Amino acid sequence: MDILDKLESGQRLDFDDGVKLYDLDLFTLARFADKRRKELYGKKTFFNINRHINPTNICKDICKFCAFSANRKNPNPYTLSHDEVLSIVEDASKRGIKEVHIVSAHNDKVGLEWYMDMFRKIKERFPHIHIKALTAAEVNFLAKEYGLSFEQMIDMMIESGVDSMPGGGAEIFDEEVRDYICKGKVSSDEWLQIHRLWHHKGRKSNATMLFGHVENRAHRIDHMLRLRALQDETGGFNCFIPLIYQKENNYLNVKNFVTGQEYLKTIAIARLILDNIPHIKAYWATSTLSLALVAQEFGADDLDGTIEREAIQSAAGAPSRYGVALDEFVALIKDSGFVPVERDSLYNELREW
Ligand code: V47
Repeated sequence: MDILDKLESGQRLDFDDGVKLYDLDLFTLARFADKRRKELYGKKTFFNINRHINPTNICKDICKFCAFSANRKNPNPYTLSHDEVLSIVEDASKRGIKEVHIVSAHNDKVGLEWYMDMFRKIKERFPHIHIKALTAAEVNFLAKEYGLSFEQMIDMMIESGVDSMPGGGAEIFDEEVRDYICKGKVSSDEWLQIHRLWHHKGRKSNATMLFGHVENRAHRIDHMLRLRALQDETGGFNCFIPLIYQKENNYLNVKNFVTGQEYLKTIAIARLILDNIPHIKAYWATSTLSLALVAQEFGADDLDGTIEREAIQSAAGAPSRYGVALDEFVALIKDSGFVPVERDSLYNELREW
């Protein structure tokens, strides 16, 4: 069947269809992706008021794309104390944050309890704040470092107050590309298994895809299809987040950014292929705010949040170090013709701004 007929009839798309979608022109893709988005959410665009915290950049792993971890190109190792983390949360809570997003490097010096105690203390002092913390890459690192099974790690996270898992560490699932860009880190199967176990506990998580480096379009489709298969099984993913690779201060040596057109195609294709993941997030920290606003017309229904501080992508050149002011964010969404809807971390609607 012709790909356009398949899109018209709403049939599930397979790998070959996914690759063919990239050959369609941008506006044909937009027409189908926007239709899907509108059926689900109309003109609503979701965001949350959140604070990103990256408590340590000391890392045992070496990913070629990473500019955040302390290394030869970024020789500024740091580890925040729990008091520093708590005072960040306290300060941010005065501005009404509903979520802390906590992602660190793989620090083998501080001990497992440093991580878990941090979550316990935040939950104890700020029980109303949702803790989204520990990527599957961090879970894998901590499990192996301390001789625990993934399930033991997950039980410990839940006991310590972690509410949901961020989508980081997925990168690109294709094993050959993965070996080249982040050898030794969590494998694709391990990443998926950790999320599977997390979902089996009744918890939600996100899924990212780092693209625009050495992968090709087929690798991206393969990545999305592995996520779709797990989602068929568990239903535990809230959203999919394509992250545009940022090229400064790292060891990957990729000279050019993915184009705006390729980003918008990828957002639209994600909306069409991932028929079972409810939300597609245009993560403005890597796309810029302007392109994230345009992505709303191409199937994206979520713009992450105000972020406040961000160290991972900004270390590699992204303009996200200081987040975005809430009033500016809301005005930009409105001016682009969409309805800003503040959500909690589990996508319950809190307020239409
Ligand atoms: O997996 C590292 C990425 C991720 C670069 O769940 C880079 O809502 C671009 O987990 N260029 C971690 N990206 C961030 C993460 C995340 C981010 C936003 C939203 C959510 C969510 C989760 O940061 C890593 C990696 O793919 N990253 N270096 C870089 N040079």
